[in-house]
Amino acid sequence: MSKASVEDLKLASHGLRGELAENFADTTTTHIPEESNVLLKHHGSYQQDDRDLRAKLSKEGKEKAWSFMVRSKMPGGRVTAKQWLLHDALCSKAMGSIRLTNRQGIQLHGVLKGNMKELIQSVNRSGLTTMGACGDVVRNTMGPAAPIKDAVHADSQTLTEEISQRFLWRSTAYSDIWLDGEKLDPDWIKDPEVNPAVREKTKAAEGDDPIYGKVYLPRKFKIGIAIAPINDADVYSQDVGLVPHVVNGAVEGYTILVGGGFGMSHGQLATRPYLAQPLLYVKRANVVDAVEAVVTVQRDHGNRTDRKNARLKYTVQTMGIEAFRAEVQSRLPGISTEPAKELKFDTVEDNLGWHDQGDGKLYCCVHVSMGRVTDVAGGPQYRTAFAEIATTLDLPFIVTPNTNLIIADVPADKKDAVNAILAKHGVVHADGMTRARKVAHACVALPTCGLSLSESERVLPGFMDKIDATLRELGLENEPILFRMTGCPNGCGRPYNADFGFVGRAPNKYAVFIGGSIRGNRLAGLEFKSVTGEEIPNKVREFLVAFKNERQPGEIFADWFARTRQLGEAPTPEQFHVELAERAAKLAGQKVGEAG
Ligand code: SRM
Ligand code: SF4
Repeated sequence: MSKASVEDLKLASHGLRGELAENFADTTTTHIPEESNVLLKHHGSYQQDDRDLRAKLSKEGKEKAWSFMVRSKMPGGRVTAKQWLLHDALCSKAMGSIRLTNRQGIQLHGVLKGNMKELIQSVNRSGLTTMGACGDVVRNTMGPAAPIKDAVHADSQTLTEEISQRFLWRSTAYSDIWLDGEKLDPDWIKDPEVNPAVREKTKAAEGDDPIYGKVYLPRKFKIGIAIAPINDADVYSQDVGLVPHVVNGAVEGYTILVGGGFGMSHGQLATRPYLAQPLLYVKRANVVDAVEAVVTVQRDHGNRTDRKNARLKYTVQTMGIEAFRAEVQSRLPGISTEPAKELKFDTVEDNLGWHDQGDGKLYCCVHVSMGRVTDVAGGPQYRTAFAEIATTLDLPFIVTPNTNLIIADVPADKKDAVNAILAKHGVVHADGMTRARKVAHACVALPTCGLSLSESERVLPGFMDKIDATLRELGLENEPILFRMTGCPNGCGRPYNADFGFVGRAPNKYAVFIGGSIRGNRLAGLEFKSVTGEEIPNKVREFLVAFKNERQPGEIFADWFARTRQLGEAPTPEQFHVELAERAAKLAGQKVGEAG
């Protein structure tokens, strides 16, 4: 589908309605037209087909094995026991597993067309929604996972919810199509207090939706909050990263970072990952309005002719951070902004295992390999264990940004019961794992992802077995080293700020990026253009051996790399801008130089 046509589809969709109601009412087909799939994303679902079966079915002249992935949103990853059990029941009617996502959401794969309406209805009846989980709008807002009961964590969680509410799209298409027009809860779209002067400056010129107007955003938009020094929400990878500034134990305001994002295409320098950079600092009362100002600058200045260059990161690069900041400030009348505060992060890791919440209760962060909640043949019975905990103990869960699951609010006298259920179902404590294994993550990729070029989720655990053996042999099993993998360069597994990022380019072929950081604040460089899966553990070994031999006392891998190595190939800003201009000129059908 051409890039411009997504814009046309949104414009002509009557508030993202299109023909979705008719498509899903039609019981004679197993799938929907591609134009409808574009709109469906805004409702929180993607049409997919089983890639394992694709070639066979095509050979037999049969249609693809169509189904839908449905993504539920939960700000800060918070899910009640009841909501968990609902997803558990729903996945039985789909692919039989729950996929925790690295934006703290839940995905169900393999949902058949005929089951979609009932499924989406029940997610909404449970108090969650799929609305805006995908599409050219603000997605699930990430926040600190640990349920620490202090004022700062409470405020960050409240902020994820305020942001989530502010940026829900407003058309009634969602409730008309999926909920028979019913609004399940009168507060379903609570309009958080908006500063009228700011809204006057930020509201869309056209359409009923005050923020999104008729054509929504040029591209997806992601927001995450982290409380320093724990960067679990990976704030530098977000379109907007937010970090609270704490004075006397209370949040005074938030530093706003802008323009992070990881999607790229192999070999195209006009597409590249960027880390978010400091924009400004605002007092707490003005944070959501300030984020609205950023979102609307992107709405009005983002690239709407080339979806590959349409994310906020490119808008910031193209405008320049100073001009971008001035534009944001011009949309905040009467609100004073200050320079961003200095930030210092230690790690993106989850704090696995048992911890005090600070209110007399405990939480347990359970490692879930690759976020796939299933009953693994001969391995951990994650699905059964979590369902039993939810059923018998009625405890809430939190999906972490590293796709682990926190069992929260555990009274001290229930700790043994939780441990017993986990042990009964073989869900092991992470204590025996290498520190690298605890945080390693792979994106979904095959067989469901339509964009994957290679395996990811299904192969990283095997690669990590070999890497673990090396780590143990070298005595590095407790070192914080971040391994991430994706099945294509879109970067869903956030590989580009990892110590090691393996990025699929063809079946069993990966580009290897090295030199990011466990703190999430540095981009890796392209070290090897293409290696086979079998070569990966050996390539990694070379670096681990050098690290062991050359490190200074206490030095972590990321700091050793920065001290002793040059980053591999990374496009310079000049290369980026030249290729960007070339792309734009090509799209406009002009020769470079004529573009002006
Ligand atoms: Fe992603 C597209 C899965 C986090 C960048 N992502 C996709 C799709 C929907 C494929 C598609 O468009 O057909 C994948 C569905 C696969 C499947 O079968 O489930 C998919 N992305 C995921 C998840 C499930 C990976 C995971 O391991 O958890 C994550 C869902 C998060 C959520 O709950 O919303 C997920 N995706 C990310 C992240 C990380 C993040 O957001 O923190 C990124 C990199 C950050 C960023 O956005 O820049 C990411 N996904 C992409 C891109 C590239 C965007 C770009 O700017 O170029 C695509 C493709 C696209 O948008 O064209 C994509
Ligand atoms: Fe699919 Fe690529 Fe995202 Fe992996 S990185 S889930 S292969 S789009």
